[in-house]
Amino acid sequence: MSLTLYFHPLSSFCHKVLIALYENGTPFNPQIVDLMDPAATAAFKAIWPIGKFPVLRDEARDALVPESSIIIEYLDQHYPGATRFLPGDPDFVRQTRFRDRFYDLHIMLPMQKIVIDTFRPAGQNDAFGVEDARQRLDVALGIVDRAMTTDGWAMGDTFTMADCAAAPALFYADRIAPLAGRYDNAARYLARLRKRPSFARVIEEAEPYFKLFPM
Ligand SMILES: N[C@@H](CCC(=O)N[C@@H](CS)C(=O)NCC(=O)O)C(=O)O
Repeated sequence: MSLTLYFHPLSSFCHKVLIALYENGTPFNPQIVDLMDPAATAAFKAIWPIGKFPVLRDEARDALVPESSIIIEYLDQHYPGATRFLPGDPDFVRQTRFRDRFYDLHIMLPMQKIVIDTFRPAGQNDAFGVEDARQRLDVALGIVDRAMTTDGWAMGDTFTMADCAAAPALFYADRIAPLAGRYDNAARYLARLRKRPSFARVIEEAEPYFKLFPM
C-alpha cells in the first residue's frame, strides 16, 4: 500500500483528511501517533519535525505531504475518486479554498485555543486569550449561520474540501457549546454532515477516544 497517514482519531485536522480518504475509499495505512508517548512523538518528529498531524507519506511518489488542505489537494490530484474536492472553474475553486481556510483559521484555531487551555498546568491558564478565542469563534459561527440558509453543502450542491473542513470544526464547536438555539442553520448543516457516511465513520472510529477529550 502506497499511502500512510500519520494521525490521531481525536484530531479535528486529521478528521478532514480521513473524510477525504473515506469519501473515495482510498486505501491507506493508518498510523496513529500517540503524543503522550515520548518514543512515538520522537519517531513522528523524525519524519516531520514540526510535529503536527495529519501527515501523508506516499511511497509510490516518494512524497511527504503535511497540512490537511494540502493533503486533500494531493489526494484530489494523484488519487482522484468519485468525490472531487476542488471541482469546477477557477472561481469555484478559489471560493472552496476560501471556505476551507475560513473553517480552519476562524473556527478550528480558536477552538484549539479554548481546548488546549484546559490542559495547561494550574495557574498558567490564559484567560484573556481564551475569552478572545470565544469571541472570535462566535463571530465566525454567526457568519456560517447566515451563509447556511439552504439545505446544501458549504459550496452549494457539491460536497467539497470546504465540507471536509466544516465537519470537524462544527462538530467540536458544538461540543464546546451546543449550536442549536444559537446557530440553528449551522446546527442543521452539522446534522447533514453527520449523516454523510465518510464523516459518520470518522466519528464512530473516534468514539473510543472521546473520553480523552476534556469538554
Ligand atoms: N495547519 C495544520 C494544523 C494541524 C494541527 O494543528 N494538528 C494538531 C492536532 S488537531 C496537532 O498536531 N497538535 C499537536 C501539537 O501541536 O503538538 C493542518 O491543517 O494540518
